[in-house]
Amino acid sequence: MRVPGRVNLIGEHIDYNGLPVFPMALQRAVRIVFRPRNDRMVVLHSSDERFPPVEFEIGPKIERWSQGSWGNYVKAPAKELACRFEIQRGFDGVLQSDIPVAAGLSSSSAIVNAVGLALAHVNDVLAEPGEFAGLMAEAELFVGTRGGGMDQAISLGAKDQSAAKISFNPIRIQHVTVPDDWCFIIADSGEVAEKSGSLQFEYNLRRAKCEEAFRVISTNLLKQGITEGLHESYPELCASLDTEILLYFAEKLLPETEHRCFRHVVTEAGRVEAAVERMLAADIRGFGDYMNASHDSLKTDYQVSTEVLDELVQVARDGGAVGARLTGAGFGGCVVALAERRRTRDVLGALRAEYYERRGRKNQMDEHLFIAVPSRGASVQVI
Ligand code: NG1
Repeated sequence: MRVPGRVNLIGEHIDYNGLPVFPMALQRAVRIVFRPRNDRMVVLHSSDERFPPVEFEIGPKIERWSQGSWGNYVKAPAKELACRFEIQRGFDGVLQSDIPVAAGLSSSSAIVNAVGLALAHVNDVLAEPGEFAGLMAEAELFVGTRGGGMDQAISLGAKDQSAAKISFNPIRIQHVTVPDDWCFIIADSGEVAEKSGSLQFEYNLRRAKCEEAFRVISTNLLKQGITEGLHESYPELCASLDTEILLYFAEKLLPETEHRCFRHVVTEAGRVEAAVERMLAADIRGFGDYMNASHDSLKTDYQVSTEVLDELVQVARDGGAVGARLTGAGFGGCVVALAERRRTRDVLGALRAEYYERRGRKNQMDEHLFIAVPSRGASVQVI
């Protein structure tokens, strides 16, 4: 079985607010070779010795291991599926992955999806792909990070050579072919963004701020008679009023942090819509401009960038990328840059010289700097 990681092209920190995002699946993936068992044990070995073997019995009452333990990503789908389906059989398996860990490329959701698919396979569980992605997103909450559903959906539902606009509640996927002469480059800063560990608080805090901002804005709009009913979600709110009007009220009504978070969310939602249009129109410069604006908003308003990510973004832009931004949750991890295919060498060269060589990280370059190939979603192969 092969389950890919993903790079988010635009639409950061808005999936958990129910707003559409625009990622694509990568050629880098988690692979599990597995054999069904006749009991309810899962025994999973990783080929990476940083991750010790995991062994537990499946059931609806599975307890979490300590924070940061990778085994929680294995337990998460097992618990979710056991709560909803008749799960009688576990599996013995070996996992191998070439997705950088804690780098914003969704290695965690690839594990969750892979284990979920293996269990679904050995127990003959059938679910629609969208429904299954939703289940896996619910499952991953077990780990303690209150993430959205982007990663699970793209990793399961992606199409070759395409990015995908993903909408939520319910999950819908619009595939968009990436133009041949566009090249997305990924550069891993090497700064670990351990979201299941110490950064979990920061991530969850931002989500809470967004929820609070939404509550204040929607109740006030109703009170002032600007809207007729109470909005139930960000998508509804964004669809009913112009961004300028929303921002005008946000400035008047929200404390500083909530205001910044709200401003990021509603402007990023607009950038996703506009950027998807730009890709459909094969307008690479237009798309790049939105990527740049997204990074600025993540840096200034959402405050999830770091000095190192800002530096990588700048090096990529100076090297000839039409746009560059941090990708994933931020706090470290990767940036994604967009270049015309004929400029790819220049951008890669600039990143090599100005970032990796300067920092004496020449030996990490192959692993940390690569071209993202838009790839298909998960597949299970029976041997
Ligand atoms: P990464 O960066 O892969 O950990 C996380 C969330 C996404 C999304 C992004 C920010 C999980 C599993 N993933 O992704 O849902 O919110 O941050 O856009 O929590």
